[in-house]
Amino acid sequence: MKIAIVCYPTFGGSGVVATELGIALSKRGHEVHFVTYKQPVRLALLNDNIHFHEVNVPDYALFHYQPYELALSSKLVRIIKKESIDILHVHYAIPHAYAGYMAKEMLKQEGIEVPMVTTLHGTDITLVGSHPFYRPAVSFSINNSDVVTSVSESLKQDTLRLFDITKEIDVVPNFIDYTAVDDSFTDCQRSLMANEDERIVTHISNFRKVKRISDVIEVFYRLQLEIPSKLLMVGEGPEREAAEQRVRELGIEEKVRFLGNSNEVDKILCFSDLFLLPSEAESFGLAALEAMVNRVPVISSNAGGIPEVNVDGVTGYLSNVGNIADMAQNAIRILEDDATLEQFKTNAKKEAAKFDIQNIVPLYEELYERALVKA
Ligand code: GMT
Repeated sequence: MKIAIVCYPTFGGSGVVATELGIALSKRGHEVHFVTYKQPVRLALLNDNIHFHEVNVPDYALFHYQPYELALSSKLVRIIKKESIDILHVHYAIPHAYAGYMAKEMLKQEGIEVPMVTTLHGTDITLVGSHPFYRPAVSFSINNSDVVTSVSESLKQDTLRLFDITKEIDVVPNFIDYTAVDDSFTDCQRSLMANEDERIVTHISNFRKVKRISDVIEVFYRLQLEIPSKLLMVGEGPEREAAEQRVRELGIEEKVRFLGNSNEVDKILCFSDLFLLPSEAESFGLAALEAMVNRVPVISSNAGGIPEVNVDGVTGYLSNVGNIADMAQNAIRILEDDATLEQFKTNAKKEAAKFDIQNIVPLYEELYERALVKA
């Protein structure tokens, strides 16, 4: 099939999932065309089966807000015609599903039918999309997609609760490339980050409010009072400065390293002993799954779809949002002896296998087939 994928090109989970999906589809013989405003961060190589089309929005002084949806839908019309695209797959409803719908309608005028699959990722529904300013347009574009998927059962239920949805929603969970993570990776440079007797705790996110970065710091503070450890903070975002300030106030600067954005999370996770994800909301928690496939147990909140990934008492522990004391206690429970830690690491890796890309990509292919039959 010839598939056009629309996504955000950034470090966020939806962009990562869309990019990894496109790469996997291309390896299975499909021709994939990414359409977005910048080459996606995880898209290193372009080849005969992977193409990238940049959406440009020329600056014009009259516009207070530059019309990205207009540029995207026009670009889609051009690409779909020029490349004879069979399927349009948009990731993140805002504004991609809306622009995709407009492109479909324009093409219809020329007698061209292209089915659209919309994948809902989380914040497009829970944080942003359900705002009254956007809700009618988001409802409309979901209901006018040919196939709609959500990355967890929890997100499906949120979507049905927050919008007037007349469309069936298929749950297709996020995935990881299980076999690509090599447990015997010999270049795992643990000694650069911590002493022999220290545990390494990691957090990776976009440092937005929803991630509750201050809880990460507070949990770690309690943990390091009991167990010698280091905290690695990976990512960039608006909460970073406040977090650094809090680290200084607590006097633990020597134990916390802020590493910024990284394209090599596997290299950091390979020497991590524990992952912290205390988010306020999380439709899935791809970062937790990436930790698990690298044998890293997860201490998280029980928000949204996280319990569909992190199994309480098996791959880590779940606590109510904001319950720092419980999270710290659970972290200590996992890290205090080697045998317990090893058991949780083994469990985390085993559970991650359920989300292997080999099991998930065929589900998308089936949905593409279904969308083509419907159109
Ligand atoms: O986590 C974020 O803030 C980024 C956001 C995104 O849209 O890229 O992530 C959402 O989509 C990911 C991929 O499906 C999910 O794993 C994240 O849980 C979800 N984030 C939230 O729901 C807050």
